[in-house]
Amino acid sequence: MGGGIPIVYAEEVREALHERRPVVALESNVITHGLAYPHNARTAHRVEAAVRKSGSVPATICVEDGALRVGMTERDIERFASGTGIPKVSSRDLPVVLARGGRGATTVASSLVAAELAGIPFFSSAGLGGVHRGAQTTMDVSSDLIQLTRSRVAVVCAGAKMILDLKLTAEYLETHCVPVISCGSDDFPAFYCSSSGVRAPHRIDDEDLMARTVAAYWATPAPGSVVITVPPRPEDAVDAAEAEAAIAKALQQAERDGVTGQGLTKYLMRAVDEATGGRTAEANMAVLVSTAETGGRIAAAYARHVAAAS
Ligand code: PSU
Ligand code: MN
Repeated sequence: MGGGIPIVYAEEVREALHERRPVVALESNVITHGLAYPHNARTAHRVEAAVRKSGSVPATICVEDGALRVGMTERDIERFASGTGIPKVSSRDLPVVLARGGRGATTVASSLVAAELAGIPFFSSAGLGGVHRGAQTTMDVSSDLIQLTRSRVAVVCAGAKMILDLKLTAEYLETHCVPVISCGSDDFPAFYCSSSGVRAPHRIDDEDLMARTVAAYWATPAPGSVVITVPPRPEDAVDAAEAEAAIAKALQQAERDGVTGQGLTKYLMRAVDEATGGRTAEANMAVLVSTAETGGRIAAAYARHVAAAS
């Protein structure tokens, strides 16, 4: 499978796909650029364990030796977590990194491309890229959003990251006809904060109904993803006012340091972690794990639905 792109499957992923058992794809950019070592490795293992606990098989994705790796071993995750200079690979970087043969850490966008090629219908990460604040002038809109209009892979996340303009991100997804359904809250969450303040157009708490909704969307000719948002657990959430104050400072710092483009997201995440004394890094790790567990449960419900319908 994969239309000419070499795909190296982890054994447990290959078996699960063969037996039509649920698999949840996971990104590796959040390991190499999202969190600092060794928290990134520990979190990646906890995320994978959370997917397993919910009855699905985790498939962390990366690029190496000219192939898409679908399912990383503990050693692979350790190598990527402790490695330096591993480039962040979004969809448009994929062909270059594949052709060159080096290593690459996949973002939400490129993980969706890989998941679809690998036949994996579900993906989970905590924070999507989105419309950056000031995008009216910078035009900085994450390629994650465009990829959501192309890849038929359901995405279970905790919304888009707080550092973004969440109202414009919600507007953008509506404009591009991407179904966005919230689970467990009337509002879209904001990554490690419980609410973005943006009301969700649809709320579905029942996992089987959510699975049927995903199947219904993909029964239409429409391309693209279904975005399912789930808030952080209350005990893990960061107070929105505290996060907002740290983000405002980080944005000013980025402005002063002239940070824009690909490096902005990581710069802002690090600055906010510092401003909150690591509080947001803790919450980032926790929401990655809780989101993955919900992702695993919905993927399992979807696999049951597909099995019953076939
Ligand atoms: N979620 C996190 N931390 C991250 C990211 C997501 O908790 O670092 C990454 C994802 O890989 C996402 C990327 O695809 O940020 C978006 O980057 P940009 O805004 O440059 O497209
Ligand atoms: Mn960008």
